Amino acid sequence: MFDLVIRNGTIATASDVFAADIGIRDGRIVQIGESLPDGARTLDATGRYVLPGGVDSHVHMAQPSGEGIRMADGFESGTRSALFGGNTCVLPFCLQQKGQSLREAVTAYHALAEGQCYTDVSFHMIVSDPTPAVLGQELPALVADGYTSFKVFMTYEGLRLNDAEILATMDVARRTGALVLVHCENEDAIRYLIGQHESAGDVAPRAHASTRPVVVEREATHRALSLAEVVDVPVVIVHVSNGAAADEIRAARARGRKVVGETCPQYLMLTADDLDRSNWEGAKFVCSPPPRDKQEQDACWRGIEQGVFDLFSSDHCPFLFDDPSGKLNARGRTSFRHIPNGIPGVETRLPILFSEGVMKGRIDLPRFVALTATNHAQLYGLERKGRIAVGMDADIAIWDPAVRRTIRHADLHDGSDYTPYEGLEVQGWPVTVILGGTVMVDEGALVGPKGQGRHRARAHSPLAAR
Ligand code: DUC
Ligand code: ZN
Ligand code: ZN
Ligand code: ZN
Repeated sequence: MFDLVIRNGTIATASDVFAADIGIRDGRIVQIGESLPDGARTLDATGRYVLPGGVDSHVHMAQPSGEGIRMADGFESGTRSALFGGNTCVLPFCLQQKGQSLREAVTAYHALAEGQCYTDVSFHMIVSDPTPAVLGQELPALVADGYTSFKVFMTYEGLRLNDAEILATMDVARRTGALVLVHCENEDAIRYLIGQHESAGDVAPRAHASTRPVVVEREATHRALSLAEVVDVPVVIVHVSNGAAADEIRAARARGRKVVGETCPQYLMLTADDLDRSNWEGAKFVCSPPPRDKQEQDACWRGIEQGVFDLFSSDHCPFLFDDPSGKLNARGRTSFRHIPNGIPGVETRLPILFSEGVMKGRIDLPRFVALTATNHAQLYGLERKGRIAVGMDADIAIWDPAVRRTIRHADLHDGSDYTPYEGLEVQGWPVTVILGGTVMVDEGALVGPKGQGRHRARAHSPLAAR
């Protein structure tokens, strides 16, 4: 009757924790109850948590990153790493390069992902060149095809949009019922600060954090929220690193705005002091926004606890450290401004929040599930994912809460050559991971085939639907 049964586990959803068996057939959850009969295969989950597979709605894989710089993960290693970290679906960004049509960009990413994935994937677009054709025809057509969210940047030469362009792009979201994500940092302020630091000869990795202080993120967050209010669209503020930006989200919500905040492991676990490590090792921690300090870490925890942040994503954006294509590229050794921005983290996202959040009593298990799976699936229109319920895709991670591990890059499965969390001790790890009813990781061993993961078109976000 069942292809697979998971027996005797403790199941958690975003609202509930209960003991039951799960019956799976044809890739879906078809029954949840007590004492189900055996399936073709039956897994015993005694003493374990049975959670929805993680949905990481903010990752970068195979993204072009400028001259001579190469992202360390394509879809094969990136989704393999995601899978081992308890994820069954990731949402990578599909970057439109200047002059490129959106359709060309999408086609290129699909070609790279096809047959390579160990988890399901679904692309967000990055709009970097909002020409009349892009805004008038291309973007609406892609939204209709299930690419129902897109990101805009307020920083980075070549990527940033000015306020007029952001307004025009948000207006497409309003007209099509798509969801806009914004990277909030004030590029002109950053450039001013970079100029000051470089002329003072202050070019080591630490200056990356000093030239992207909280104020440049706070100002841009305020502006993004204001622009969204002008257009009257909901907005996702991604990778929030500090309390002042979180306060902007609180204030916008108090005005009745629909705003979703996202934060990431790096803003809970790292600080700007990590960028000070000797021998340019600080480059390993260069990401944007940068890690801050203990006080801002606490503010991010409060945001998680109070629901200012409903998304906890990795912002996995991996580069090699010791390699001319990565953090230690020739120009990167001359100034922090040439160190590629981004750090790996897709495999460690869930264990870190589980250990630091659930095990240390900061959040409960339902909140963990909401922050790492359910909210992502719901917000971004993945209607059969992120929940353990009858009719849902059988995307499931079985966690052993007793496992104690020291995070070591040697044990991870991504294409980078380091983890920013080397040496961190965690308790709890996803030991078995099931994608659409197929056991992919079985007690820590990869048993499922590459290519099992597929691209998923998405429905409109319920937050943005007209
Ligand atoms: N923004 C991201 O979302 N990821 C990596 C780098 C960046 O600036
Ligand atoms: Zn960003
Ligand atoms: Zn400085
Ligand atoms: Zn990102």
